[in-house]
Amino acid sequence: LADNALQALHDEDYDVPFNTQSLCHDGLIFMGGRASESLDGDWTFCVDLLDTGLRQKWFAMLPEAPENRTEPWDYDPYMGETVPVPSNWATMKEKWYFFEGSAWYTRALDIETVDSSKRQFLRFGAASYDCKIFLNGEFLGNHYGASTPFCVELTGKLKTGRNWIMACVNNTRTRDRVPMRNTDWFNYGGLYREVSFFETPKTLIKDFFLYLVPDGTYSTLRAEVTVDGVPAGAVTLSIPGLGIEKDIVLDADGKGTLDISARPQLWSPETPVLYDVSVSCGDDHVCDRIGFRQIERRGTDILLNGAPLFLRGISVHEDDAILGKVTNEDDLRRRFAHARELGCNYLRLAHYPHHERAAQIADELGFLLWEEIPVYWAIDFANPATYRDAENQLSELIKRDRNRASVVIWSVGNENPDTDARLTFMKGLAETCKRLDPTRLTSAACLVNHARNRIEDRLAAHIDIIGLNEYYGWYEENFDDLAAIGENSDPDRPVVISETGADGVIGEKGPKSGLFSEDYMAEVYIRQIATLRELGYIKGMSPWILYDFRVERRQNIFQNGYNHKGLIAADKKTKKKAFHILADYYREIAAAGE
Ligand code: GCB
Repeated sequence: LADNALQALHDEDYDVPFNTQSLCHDGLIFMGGRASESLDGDWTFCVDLLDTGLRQKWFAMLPEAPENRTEPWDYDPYMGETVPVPSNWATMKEKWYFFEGSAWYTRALDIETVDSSKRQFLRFGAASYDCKIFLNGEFLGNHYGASTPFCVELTGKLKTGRNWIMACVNNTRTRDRVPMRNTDWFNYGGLYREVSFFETPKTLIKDFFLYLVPDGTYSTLRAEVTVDGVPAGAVTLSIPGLGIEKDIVLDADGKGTLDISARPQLWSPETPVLYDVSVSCGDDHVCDRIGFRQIERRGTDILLNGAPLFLRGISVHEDDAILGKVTNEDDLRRRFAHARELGCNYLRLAHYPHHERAAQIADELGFLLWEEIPVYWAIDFANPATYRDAENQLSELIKRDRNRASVVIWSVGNENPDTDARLTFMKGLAETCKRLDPTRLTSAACLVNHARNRIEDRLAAHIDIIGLNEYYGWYEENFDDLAAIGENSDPDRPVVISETGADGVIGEKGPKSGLFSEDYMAEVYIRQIATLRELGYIKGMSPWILYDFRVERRQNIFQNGYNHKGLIAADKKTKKKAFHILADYYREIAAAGE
């Protein structure tokens, strides 16, 4: 060991050199249709429980024929086992199912000639949770947060010919992060979304936000742009469908804002109209397809384009019996098709940012979305590092999706205990939402005071919509309490039932009656609907959940590692009775124009 200069024996020896700041905080998230080269496909792979790779600096071991090596390598990143990217290791091999720790991914990036007039970047769609990136043996930085994209700049570091990219991904749950150690979804690890390489001119459009100013006149579009580098002139914005071609003047920081008079056709689930938008700055060009609409709350109403709205929704996780957390176009489209069949106009994307295609498809098909960050249960609210992590994930999500008309709600948390530290934390997040985006409502799954049987949560005063997860008929056996809560509560703003439901196991493994039976689950839906429909301040619901999903913590003989509250089984085909009960209700209220 004494000869091995690369070996770090103590944890602090290998931890220190790695910058734990996010790489893309305030960075490049908006892609605007840029062309890119996919780096998906086979990467060499190795799990690394003891973080030997960081201690021995596997990333610094550049390819070398075994006979020329001066030391024995415990791992050779350039040969051996491969896995496809995107993937999560849990679903690749049985022996990796519960693996929690670091894993190494390596692949070559061949560059014919490095174009020094351009900038080069890698983009990772998501990596859970911590991801350290190396290029040709050099540490470039790391990103934390399992579900938002990040870019790493390679400019000045690439060579002509073969380059090596390594990613060390670690999915260890920790107390001080978001989420913390305890959740009710599976802890998938890996590079589970797409990875790509792209080039830009030296000066690039880093961020772009275009929206209908929410002043009730439906007559002004506001464009906000940020340019990185030295712009040669103004930024040009063009929206051919509205006859708009305008220059946006930039300030010394590369930021510009412009208000434009326009009367776009408004986006709604019934008329999901999108406009082609393009933005140029010197040689850089980006584009998007953007819808314009106004969402607001007035008293206990939610209004879309001035008309009262009832959110007929369903919650969804990103989970698949075969692919785990990896998602693809077919999977997303099937999800929306099932939501359509259910009569939904709305989905809650729980409990973390879903794949960015979800909101793009929702824009196109006409679904409203609730998007969320994993401020879940009792995270370490008093810890400033935890707050930074939550706020970073929230900012990245907002910057990724704020041009999506479908997204109408940012949710800042789920079922969190009503402490002072939590109030400060989540109030801060709600303020961040408004600062980064004046065009959406905020929410969180709030609390009921069980002693007084009423909706009572100090956070409610700081968000637009009170989300409520209630499980009367399941975790709370006394169903009458739900009606009592309804009567005892007098919220001054809309309430959306962000979760309700029951487990129903179908097929041979399920019981015929009682808890965990399909019939019992159906009964809970019947009673829930009968009670909730009487409460005027309830302006929507997203029962838990569209599909059964995998989770470590549920292991009784019926559950077998799954949460069975799905209206559809984990095969994403077999509908349970409760599906039809909810579909009938949604059809009825849609027909009544609610
Ligand atoms: C909840 C949580 C959700 C769980 C669900 C359940 O309240 O928000 O993440 O999966 O209950 O099934 O217990």
